[in-house]
Amino acid sequence: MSDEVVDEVIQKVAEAAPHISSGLMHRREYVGEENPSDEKMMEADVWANEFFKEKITSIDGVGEFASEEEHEITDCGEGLSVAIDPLDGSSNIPTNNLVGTIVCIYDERLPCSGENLVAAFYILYGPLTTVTVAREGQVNEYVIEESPGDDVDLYMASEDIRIEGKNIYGLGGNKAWFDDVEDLESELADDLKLRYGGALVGDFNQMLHHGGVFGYPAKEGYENGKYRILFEGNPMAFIAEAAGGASTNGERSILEVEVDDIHQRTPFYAGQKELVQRVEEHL
Ligand code: FBP
Repeated sequence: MSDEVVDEVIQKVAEAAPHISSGLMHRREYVGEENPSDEKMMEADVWANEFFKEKITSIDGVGEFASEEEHEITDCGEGLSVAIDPLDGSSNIPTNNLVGTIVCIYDERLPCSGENLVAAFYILYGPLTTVTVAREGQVNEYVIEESPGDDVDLYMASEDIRIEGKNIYGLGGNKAWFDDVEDLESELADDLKLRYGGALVGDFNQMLHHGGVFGYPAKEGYENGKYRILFEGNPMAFIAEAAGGASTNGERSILEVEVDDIHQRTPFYAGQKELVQRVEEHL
């Protein structure tokens, strides 16, 4: 039963991706409201959230829906719990840079730790629109193509992706880092090329394919990190670990962190195992 529900959530979100991608251009203004994390919301954030919510809550076997853009969990009966970041990196839209959609599926009522995840995936709206899916210990990437008559096809682009190389690094939020992160950054900069585009999905996808480490450290003003663990930290940690890499909040795997508030934040690092170990040694 739950496998079919996971299939349907992935299919429904992937089918919506071309519509979301083509709808961004008319929705680049801020709406004057803030989300539960006190971030300004863009028209696109509100629109995408409503669009995905309607699709996901109508699936039989989805029992809960939670969104980075909503204060409360929506109860929709018995079944799996779906958490979504409808438009990750939306602040990149006005500058036409990468954005994404992050979705993860828990086999437990929310909030709960990442150990209850059964699947996680993200859509990347880039030169291509792709969906990267982690489930049953494997990570595959598919290109989403809209064919005449609005049917959507998924083509396997990369099968069983593994994080092996040590080639690139990216660390977000640099203006107010703590000293130990400064040291870590300068050490990484000695060996690895810098890649940072300002959207978690885009930066993580580079790390996944090139090999390396990506993170958003705790910093002044974000003493508990910037990323929301339920919507951003857990799904990306789940994908990194399914691809043979590792994740950490500085002390332990992000997936082991207890979550008792749906908008709880976490320092976040994920990537090649030894590089993540090096992060923990530094922090
Ligand atoms: P949302 O857009 O989903 O709120 O995500 C936060 C985010 O945009 C990440 O995608 C990105 O990694 C980070 O914030 C960028 O932060 P900063 O502007 O400090 O570099």
